[in-house]
Amino acid sequence: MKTASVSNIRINTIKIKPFKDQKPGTSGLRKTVKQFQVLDYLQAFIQSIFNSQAELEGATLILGGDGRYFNREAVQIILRMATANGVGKIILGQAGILSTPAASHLITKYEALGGIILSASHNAGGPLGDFGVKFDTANGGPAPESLTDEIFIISSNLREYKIIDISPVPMDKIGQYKLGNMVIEVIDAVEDYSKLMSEIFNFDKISRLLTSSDFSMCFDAMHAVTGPYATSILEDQLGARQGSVIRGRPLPNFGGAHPDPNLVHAEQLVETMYREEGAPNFGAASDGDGDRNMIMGDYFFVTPSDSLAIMTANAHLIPAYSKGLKGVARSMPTSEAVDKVAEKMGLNCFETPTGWKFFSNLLDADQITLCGEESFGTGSSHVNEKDGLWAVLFWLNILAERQDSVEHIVRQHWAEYGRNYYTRHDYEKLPFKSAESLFNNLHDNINQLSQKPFNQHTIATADSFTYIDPIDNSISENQGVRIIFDDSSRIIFRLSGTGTEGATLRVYIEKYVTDLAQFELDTQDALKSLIQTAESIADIKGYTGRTEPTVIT
Ligand code: VG1
Ligand code: CO
Repeated sequence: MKTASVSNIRINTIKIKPFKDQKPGTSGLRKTVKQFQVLDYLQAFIQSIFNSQAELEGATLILGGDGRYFNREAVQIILRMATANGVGKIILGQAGILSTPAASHLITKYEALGGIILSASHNAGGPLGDFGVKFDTANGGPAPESLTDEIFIISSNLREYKIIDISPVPMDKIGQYKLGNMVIEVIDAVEDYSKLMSEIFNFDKISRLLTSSDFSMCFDAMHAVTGPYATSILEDQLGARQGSVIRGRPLPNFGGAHPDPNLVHAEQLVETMYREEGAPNFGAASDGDGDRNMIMGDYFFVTPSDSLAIMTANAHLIPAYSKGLKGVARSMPTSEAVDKVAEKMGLNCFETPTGWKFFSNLLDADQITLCGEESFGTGSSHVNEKDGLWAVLFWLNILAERQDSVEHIVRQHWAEYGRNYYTRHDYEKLPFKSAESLFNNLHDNINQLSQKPFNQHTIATADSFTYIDPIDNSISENQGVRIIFDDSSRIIFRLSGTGTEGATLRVYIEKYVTDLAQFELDTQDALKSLIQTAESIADIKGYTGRTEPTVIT
């Protein structure tokens, strides 16, 4: 160990053996808490981020996380390393808390070099759960693949990191502190974000809706980061009844559940919204780090793909988007519902690989205003990340303007544009070998698949999705196997890049119908023969032994 000092604080240089497994996935480096607690593991990744930034010296960084187990310890380590590495200033969410969209907003607002967000998003937390580190760049967007690749290479060769040995560092009280030459500014985590929301939406109208006697809502914060944001904005500022926000207190283990806003994990919300009588008019939930959203009506679920399409069709009702949209984008596996709206509105519609980082260039180049993913993520040019609470406010603003129910708005939308039945089947915790063989087989057979009939479906095209970024021409290959049928139905296979245990196979299935008589089917029934086709094309049972998915959304 070498030491040096700055303002009488000793900087230690700690020698380590390089870690070879710090490859960021779809959204940052995600590992078990236990892995992150391995001696020097977190430190090595943080040092690798620092080493990738040529302008680090004297720069400002934003720091915060979703409050999960190990968040506080990680903040302490990062503050001590940032000082040792010559960072000029850290703007830190109080108690180390910041939602992903709030952090993204702070990066651009305070012209920071970037931000470190501590979260494993929708993955379970607690000592036996997961932890994660994401790095956002100066545009407030997730590090692009070129940078995450570079960070990975640095980490694979990293032999030392720098840290000071003072601790604990202040993080709970709002104010400015000096640590060596670095300033730590602890700020209210909600304030800037809620101001941004009030500039985008019509808060007066939403407030009138939320305080009217015949309207009620339920927001499930899932004991994750949006609790304080939702309580402050929805209840305190907009006047939603007290108790409208449930599970609002962030807990390090999210109350033992997955902070994943879907019909399986947001159980309490789903029960509330499917009550036979007296269900709220509007229901919503967000995930661990506050960038996802689920939207529900009284006895009604809005698929994320439909939600993006409906938001696009109704964007003119929202003050910030009333002057029109530049274009829209969706990830490849997201249903084509938004394409239909874009077509009618004369907007460009881009198809990107899974992961928010692929929207960044389009947002920066002003090519799109709205974008979204089937995985409960929607966002806009207001920040370079997906944004859960923003989507909730978007829907509330639509409801306030249209004075209509969620269900009726969706049904009217289908009547006008047709309905894209959509489901995703996840097969979790598969042995890597089985998943790999299944994909090898799919790739080998792609060319022979075309023109073959499967259960009355004829395949029009089958390929492995390659994305060429229209802005910087960078190429991303192997972004999922795509099978498109002659009636435009689609089946997509890809492997998750956010799991920490085994491999997760995701199968996305979509069918477009325009015949009104077919709008009332149960989604799984409507897609039954395509689901069987998917299982047989990939021989899921043969390769994995599984006869059923683990999670259906
Ligand atoms: C999943 C979703 C993807 C999303 C990503 C990060 O990735 O499918 O759409 O962008 O999670 O979301 P994967 O590789 O597991 O399919 V978050 O809210 O977990 O940061
Ligand atoms: Co998330």
